[in-house]
Amino acid sequence: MIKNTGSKTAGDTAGESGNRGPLSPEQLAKMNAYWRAANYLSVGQIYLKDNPLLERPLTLDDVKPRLLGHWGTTPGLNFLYVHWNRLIRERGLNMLYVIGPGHGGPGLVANTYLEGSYSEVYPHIEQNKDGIKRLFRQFSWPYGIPSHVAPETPGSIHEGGELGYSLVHAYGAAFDNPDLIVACVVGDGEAETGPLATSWHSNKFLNPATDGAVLPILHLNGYKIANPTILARIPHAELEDLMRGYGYEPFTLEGNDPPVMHQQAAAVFDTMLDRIAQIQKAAREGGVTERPAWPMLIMRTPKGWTGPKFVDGKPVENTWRAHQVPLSEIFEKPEHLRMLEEWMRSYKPEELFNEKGHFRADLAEIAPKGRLRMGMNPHANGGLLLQPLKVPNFRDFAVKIEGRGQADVESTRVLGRLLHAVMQANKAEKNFRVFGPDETASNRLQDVITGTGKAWMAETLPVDEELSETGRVMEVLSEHMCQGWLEGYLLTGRHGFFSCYEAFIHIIDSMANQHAKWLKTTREIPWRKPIASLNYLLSSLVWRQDHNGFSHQDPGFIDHLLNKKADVVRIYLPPDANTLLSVADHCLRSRHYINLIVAGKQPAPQWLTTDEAVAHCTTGMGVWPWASNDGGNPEMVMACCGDVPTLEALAAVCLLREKVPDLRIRVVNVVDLMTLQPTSEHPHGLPDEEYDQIFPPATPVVFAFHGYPWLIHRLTYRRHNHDNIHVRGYKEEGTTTTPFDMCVLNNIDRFQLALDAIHRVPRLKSMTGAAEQWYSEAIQRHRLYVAENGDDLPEIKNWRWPKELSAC
Ligand SMILES: Cc1ncc(C[n+]2csc(CCOP(=O)(O)OP(=O)(O)O)c2C)c(N)n1
Ligand SMILES: [Mg+2]
Repeated sequence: MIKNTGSKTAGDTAGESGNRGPLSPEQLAKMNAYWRAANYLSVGQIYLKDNPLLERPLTLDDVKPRLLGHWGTTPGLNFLYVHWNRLIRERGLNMLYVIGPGHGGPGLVANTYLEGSYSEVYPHIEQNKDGIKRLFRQFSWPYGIPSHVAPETPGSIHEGGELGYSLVHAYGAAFDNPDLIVACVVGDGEAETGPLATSWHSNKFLNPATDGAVLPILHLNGYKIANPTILARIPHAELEDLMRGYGYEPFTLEGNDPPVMHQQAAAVFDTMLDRIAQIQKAAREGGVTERPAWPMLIMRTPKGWTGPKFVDGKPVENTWRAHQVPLSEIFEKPEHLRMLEEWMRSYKPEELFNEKGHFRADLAEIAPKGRLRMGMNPHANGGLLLQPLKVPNFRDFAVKIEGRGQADVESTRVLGRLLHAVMQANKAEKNFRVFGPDETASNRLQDVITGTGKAWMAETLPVDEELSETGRVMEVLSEHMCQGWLEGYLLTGRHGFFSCYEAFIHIIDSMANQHAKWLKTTREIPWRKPIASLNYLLSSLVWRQDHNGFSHQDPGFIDHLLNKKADVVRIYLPPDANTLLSVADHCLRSRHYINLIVAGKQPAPQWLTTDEAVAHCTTGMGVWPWASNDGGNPEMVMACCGDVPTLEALAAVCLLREKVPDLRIRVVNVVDLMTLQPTSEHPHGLPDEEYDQIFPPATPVVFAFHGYPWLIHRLTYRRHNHDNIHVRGYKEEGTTTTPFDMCVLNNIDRFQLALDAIHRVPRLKSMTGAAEQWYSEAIQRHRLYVAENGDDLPEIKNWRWPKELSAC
């Protein structure tokens, strides 16, 4: 058990105890002073709006009315930053920071300010007294800056607000960046999350020859918000064994006496950086191919180190009470104001800043310069480094349509060929990877693996196929890792593609939220350059889970993404392979979006030629004249969105043509879901006049939709014809059954759609009784056949769009 012994005061400089270690007394004194400066600026951000250098006694007028921020993690982060600075300078490292406990934002703001990068990016935060005052005031202030290591923070690729993703982001950044070292702080609370717990395994995918290094630091400050952490309360040996079990070589740094800790930190970091250099040398020059045991650090320091030790008689430093604002009743208790002043003065600001508020030159000099400063590392502003992806002409992979709907093709397999070509075209640049939770082949994208291989640094057996140390297809059974790696990869200026089963993408709902927030925020920060879009392919769709059933049926990710800002999200449901190619081509080239593509992997009819597909995808929705007989004046519109709904809608049209040959039907297909919204809601929204041309006012619409039906209402509720839209979609009726029975269970089948049409066209009123009868008979026949034979009726299964109408 770690005892709450308290630490030495922050003002300590190199004493006798600090004389042993790699740092000279002068170096140690400067580093400790630098750390004090960062701590001082961190506390100032949390508390002060005036009197930034404590030139006069602190009064309540100097204190912010709302005390917001987190102190507990911050001194540890500041300590690490000073040591990383030394390593960067001494070794000329290209280092990126990733801070898991992102609530330590004040520390990263303070450090990027001290090294000068903050003022370069935000010139109004000058390197003087006024600048410090503004720096303090803006923190957690309305229209100022957020409290976390947010997109606004120079050098950040990781906000750290939602805990769990630091390590996986760090690895994503390190892939294909052989010169980069990503220093990653993992909170000991954060380490309890599922995503973080699995992220340690990323070391089985990192190639020391071709990738960079990740330096994980487990920040064992013992506490979370209100509780101890698990890893702090297991025997140290057990924790080291855990890290060894994950394949790391653990190092430990423990204590609270600043001078001793500086020496020990310098020594342990030197050892770890030497280890990294040895590992990389052995792989790069010696051709060693075994998976190395990368070093990692367990840093056991008090939470709230150097802060108030006791407040109101209760211990604060080295307890959970240090997590946020240790002195929170400044306005109620004069004692707290006095303690705050004492705490801030303990850092001796008069020794750190001159009377003009300039950081002392001999301290500033120990920070790295130029682009070596972590706040200025271009990898943290990936758009600066982004090279356009080379996308070969997708028309070369198009399916030749010899008669619409006459032959079946697996659309995603066709996409796999394009992705393979993309992979090959960008081989030299090494800036494209494909990610999937063990489903790349299952989603029929396996061609992308050929000639590339799947990344794998763990053991291989003769039975294995396509595993490779240099593989660029990333497969691990963790949606969190796929998502996190891809985000880290994109944020550092590369391109990628993530394919996943539709139902299980929900596992990363929350990560997608966070990435969408990052994209929204960075869009408004001028110095942040656009990055490549995050592209999802969802396959193994709700409608075709014949063997898996209900657990595998959920189209709700579409609804989830739709809540995001319109300028961030794009959603496509291509009905066939050629539209899928056209959509994928667009998505791979796009910037700063989350693109969602929903496309089936099962053999399915193909409808559009390449030229038609391009035109269709360009407008995003449109009339299919070859399937319509409305003569420009429809009595009803049969609309569809998604591959299976498109098939059912077209089959319904055929049924209607038999039953009511003179019914003027218009077929409309929607590939870009956002076109349904008005232009005021989404940039892809079709102007009302164009929308009205497609869906004429007062004309009934039967809409077959891939996902939950209410979503279409949500998108179209402001459109003129909204009252006339009747939507069929997935309504949570799933099981292990035949493909067509899934449609029947959810009332999106061709018979239902045809009946819906008859119900809605006024002049067919007299037919409704007979039509209902016909519908019941058809469904009954289907049910009996399926129950008896375990398969769909031959006329359903083998249905084709009529040959005579199939000419292209
Ligand atoms: C996924 C998630 N769950 C809960 C929280 C709320 N939260 C914010 S900080 C924190 C404790 C973090 O503890 P730790 O990782 O040890 O960080 P530190 O002690 O360095 O502050 C919690 C639970 C969160 N931010 N993210
Ligand atoms: Mg902690």
